[in-house]
Amino acid sequence: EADTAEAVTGAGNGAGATVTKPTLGVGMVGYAFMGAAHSQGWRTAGRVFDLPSRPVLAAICGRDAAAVRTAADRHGWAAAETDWRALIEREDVDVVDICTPGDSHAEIALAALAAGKHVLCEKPLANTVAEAEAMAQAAEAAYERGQLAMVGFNYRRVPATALARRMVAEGRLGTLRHVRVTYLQDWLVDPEFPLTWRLRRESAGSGALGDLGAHIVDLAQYLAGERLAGVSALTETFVRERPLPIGATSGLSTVTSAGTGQVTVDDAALFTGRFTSGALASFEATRYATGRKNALRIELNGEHGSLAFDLERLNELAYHDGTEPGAHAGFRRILVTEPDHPYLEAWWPPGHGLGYEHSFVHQARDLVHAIAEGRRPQPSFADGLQVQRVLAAVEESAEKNSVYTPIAV
Ligand code: SOE
Repeated sequence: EADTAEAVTGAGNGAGATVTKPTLGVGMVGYAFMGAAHSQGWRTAGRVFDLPSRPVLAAICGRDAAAVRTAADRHGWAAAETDWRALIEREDVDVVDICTPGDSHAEIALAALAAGKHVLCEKPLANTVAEAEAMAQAAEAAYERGQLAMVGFNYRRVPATALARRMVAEGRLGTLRHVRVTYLQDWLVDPEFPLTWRLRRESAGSGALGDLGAHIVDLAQYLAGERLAGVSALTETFVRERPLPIGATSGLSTVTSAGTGQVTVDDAALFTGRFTSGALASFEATRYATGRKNALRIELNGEHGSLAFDLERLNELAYHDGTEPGAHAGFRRILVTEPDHPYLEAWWPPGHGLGYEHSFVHQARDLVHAIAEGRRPQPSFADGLQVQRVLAAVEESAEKNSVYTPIAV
């Protein structure tokens, strides 16, 4: 690492050449589920991959001093802060990683960019299109100054989805006709599950739509290599009142107290969409699919072939080559564990699979490379804004009884 660290890279940004630093200090805001996943990503990326700069877990931030200290010790952060403004001002922080609920994404990201930091922000980028617009605009201006901003759609970084993208880009499917995606969870089936921040519009922006729908919109567009032009949607809130939680909540579990409150987001969102090329897409995002825990499935059908991926079998990609003679044709399983598959050059021997957490390692790796090379990271805040516009069109269509709603550009 030390020898590559001295390299001066030809930069793609308006700031000219970027001097690659031997280390990259990370400051993370939030320490619950996503905080733990991102910590693992930052901790592991520099140990597994040869990176131009080695990520250093400089400081983690949360409001509860004792809890954030415990999180710092558990996940390997050098320091703990209780004020995110202090975190972004730290000299040992080069990248601010935002793992908080959506209602604070815009404020923290805008302040971090203004303070000269690179930013990684969890999805969905923001709670509203207006916030996402401000963030994308600030990210563009910051890029001219040599700073990068990326949104955390981590499922692009599963080796099998990255391979699927490569195969679509190689033209193996030919003209795309269909993209079919579902993202199914079941943690709200119990009507006694408490009213956590994910069930309130003011903190989460939307429900299954922003939490799960954002992932599948991004993944569908990324794999297809094109954008949605419009959508027709249905949304539903099945349980409108839930018990209130006691104090802070973490992850997907909590303790309840007496009293109830209103659920102000969707529980499920179903929509169809049309890609700019004319290909058709269908999407389903729900927290009520009893027995489905984290079931993200996507299938693409083109004139020459099809691909199918299931997050619950994430080391596999199903491929049907429609140009083969009918007698031998059919879906076959590609075991995505070969060294020439995306991200796998540095991991285990063939057949020794990866899991959910590795997508966060790859996310950290890709951002470190983008920073060293001074090129826009993918997905950028502009990509996050475009997904936000799709989510807004879904909500607008659902309010108008599924009327076809074009996506704003
Ligand atoms: C909860 O539904 C959740 O943790 C999402 O917020 C994540 O984005 C998804 O990756 C897994 O499920």
